[in-house]
Amino acid sequence: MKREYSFWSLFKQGLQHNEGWKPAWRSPEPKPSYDFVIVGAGGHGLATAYYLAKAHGARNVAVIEKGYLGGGNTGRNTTIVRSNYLWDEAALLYEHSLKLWEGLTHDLNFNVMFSQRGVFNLGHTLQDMRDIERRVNANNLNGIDALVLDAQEVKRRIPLIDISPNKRYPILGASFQPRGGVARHDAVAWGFARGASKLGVDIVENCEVTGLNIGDGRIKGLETSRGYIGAERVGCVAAGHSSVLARMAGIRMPIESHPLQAFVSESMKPVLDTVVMSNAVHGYLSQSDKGELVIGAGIDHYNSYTQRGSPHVIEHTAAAIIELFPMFSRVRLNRQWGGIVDTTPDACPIIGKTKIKGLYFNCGWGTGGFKATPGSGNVFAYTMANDEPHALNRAFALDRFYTGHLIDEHGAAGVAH
Ligand code: FAD
Ligand code: PYC
Repeated sequence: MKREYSFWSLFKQGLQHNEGWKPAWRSPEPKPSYDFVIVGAGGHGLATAYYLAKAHGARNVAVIEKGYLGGGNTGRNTTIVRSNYLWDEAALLYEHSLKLWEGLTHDLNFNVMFSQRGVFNLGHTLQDMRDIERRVNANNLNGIDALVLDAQEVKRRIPLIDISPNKRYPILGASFQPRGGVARHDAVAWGFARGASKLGVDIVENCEVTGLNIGDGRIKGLETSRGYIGAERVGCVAAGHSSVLARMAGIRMPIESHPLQAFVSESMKPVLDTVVMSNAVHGYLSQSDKGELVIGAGIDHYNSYTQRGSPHVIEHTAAAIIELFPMFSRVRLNRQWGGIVDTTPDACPIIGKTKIKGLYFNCGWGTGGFKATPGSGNVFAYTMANDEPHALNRAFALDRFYTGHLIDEHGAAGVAH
């Protein structure tokens, strides 16, 4: 792997008060037209552009972002990565992504800090444990690593957790995916941006798409806050704003946009070396490399496009975490934020073509798309380059809401919604 900076150049940089850094990606003015335009510079949009250029040789590609790169859900999520979904279609898509995560730092030559520290999904009732057994068996049949653990084994692996039986939701056991873990969210966006930019992709920030120009049943270009941009093919990867973009094309997306909140604590010495999720008490947490507890909630149940949420959800989540880890009741919280997640009726994404030629959507990842970032970009780039679905996203077309071939992953989603 070629190093970007030697030890001495880093040292010299320090002596120059860090004023000599080169930007990691170019910031060009938009061209009058492109072969491919991706709307949304979150992880999924940037990964799509990267794989379009790298795997399909596309050289006239732009990513258009209304704010700053990575400022949507990509930079706001709790970074949990796993592939332990129930149904074959979803499990194979998320496992494709997990395999890409395993080589991503090397592929991008950018440290995305992927840490395979394992993910626990706790079971609190007999029904939870039956569901866990079923999902672990299904995962194993698909070659995905997953184990069922009883409460004693959970306690042995997570010493601070409270497994006493006299609780509102006693812990009866868990599923455990050893290859699951966390990654650094910003680094994923920056790494894909740098990789794409080097391959000639124009990344245009502070440029909002305000309209889609459609004629004769095909996409022709986009109206933006920085002028008109012509385009042969357009991929919308706008998460919580996907239905807004779809409406510009006269398409009604089966998506609801909800706030999803997270917060971090003060920094502490290492106390938790894995990831713990509980759907029943509504909380999930890990400890960052800075020592903060990174904690996430269930969705706020009203619809919204504001990147915030209600205090009672945070209060509920803090109570849930303290129920699992009574010792954390003395930890102070530092910061809280929200993102806007795009939930679908079956808790699965929508990836593919639309009735408008040259217009594609990749959305509906809801509360769980960070883990899919490389895989999603990879299969969506294939779909856009070939104008036909990749085998792994064929089942996730929009028409499943007409045919009824839904893929219900509410159980594996891990976040109540
Ligand atoms: P985004 O990163 O949101 O990017 C979409 C971009 O489109 C945005 O930058 C936006 O500004 C831009 N855009 C929108 N409209 C326009 C327009 N008109 N013109 C131009 N640009 C536009 N997933 C996991 O797998 N694990 C987790 O632990 C996890 N935790 C989460 C915790 C929270 C609090 C939240 C909010 C989400 C969490 N998720 C998690 C979900 C995950 O973050 C998302 O599914 C994923 O990041 C979506 O990525 P994206 O690139 O599609 O969207
Ligand atoms: O999908 O694993 C997940 C997840 C964890 C936290 C939010 N989403």
